[in-house]
Amino acid sequence: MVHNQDPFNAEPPPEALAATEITPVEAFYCRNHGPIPDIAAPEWRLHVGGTVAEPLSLTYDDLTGYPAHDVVATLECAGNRRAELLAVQPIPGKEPWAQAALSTAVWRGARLSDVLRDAGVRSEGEAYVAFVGADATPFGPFGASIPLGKARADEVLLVWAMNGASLPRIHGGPVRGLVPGFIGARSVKWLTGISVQPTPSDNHFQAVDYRVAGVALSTLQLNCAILTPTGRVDAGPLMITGYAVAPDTRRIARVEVSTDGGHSWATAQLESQTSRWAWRHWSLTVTAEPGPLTVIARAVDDTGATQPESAAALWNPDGYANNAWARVQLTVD
Ligand SMILES: Nc1nc2c(c(=O)[nH]1)N[C@H]1C(S)=C(S)[C@@H](COP(=O)(O)O)O[C@H]1N2
Ligand SMILES: [Mo]
Repeated sequence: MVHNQDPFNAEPPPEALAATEITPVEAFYCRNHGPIPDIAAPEWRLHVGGTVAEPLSLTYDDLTGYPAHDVVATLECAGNRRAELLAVQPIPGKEPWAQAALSTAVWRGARLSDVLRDAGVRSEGEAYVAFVGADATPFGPFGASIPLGKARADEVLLVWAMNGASLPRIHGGPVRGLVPGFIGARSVKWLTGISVQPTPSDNHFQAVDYRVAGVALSTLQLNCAILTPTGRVDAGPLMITGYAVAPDTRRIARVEVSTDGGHSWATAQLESQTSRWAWRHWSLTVTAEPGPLTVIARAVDDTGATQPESAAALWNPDGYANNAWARVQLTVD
């Protein structure tokens, strides 16, 4: 489903996300704020500066010479499920993402912490690592920042390969950042600059955009969606499938499904998880009676927190962070 050709913004059909734990590159959602840069790997440079003892300028060969680590991680846009918010009240000029502005890949790259160690990070106390990309958006280059503590975590990578092949240009090739557990906007594509600094990035996409009530979004929301089925189904046993995602430091404990408007809930079966940073696919078989059928789902995390009931209470002018109960209307023949 292409929301925008230029810049290119598209999400896969829900069945494509339901089919596999690792999303094929052809189906992986694409979220861009400007034209796609074309940087040949030999020309690419990464500058690492700020409050470091040893500023670095790394070539592609330098970076890929670091120990390689694979992380299976789900990337989710903060605008995922905006369509349900703009049904409450219009949100002009923003992509009407349904529930597939997220995907999961095997990412290979160097640990950001290894590069920061070689740069001799000096900062103590409150510090941030800011990223900048090579794309020219209407607001200048895309950038973001994360706390130094997260930047030093094992799962945060400087990625050069996706699902076993070179990182495609559209997903940030030759090199992108990967910050599992945080909103997709912090995983900066076409990465060319890293700066260690005492304050968050002043880049538009950190300082102005990707905020709710003035607060910068950082970790993901506890969320879930129903992926299959959609539309018309046959009466009898009906398998319902979907995904659930947990914020940075939390895990999915269970997913609950209701077919009676939220009066009673059944616990879905969670698929085994390939990685601590990946979504949980889930499924539940119910008995469908002829007529209209509304299915509702909600996830519970390992702190006992669950999702809010309605999107109306979550509406915000930029349409971010919708994690209301998932709902799908079916017609049973
Ligand atoms: N340089 C740059 N990095 C970026 C973006 C961008 O427009 N430019 N979009 C961000 C957003 S909002 C998301 S959700 C993810 C999307 O990554 P993908 O297109 O590989 O799915 O990249 C992030 N990194
Ligand atoms: Mo995003």
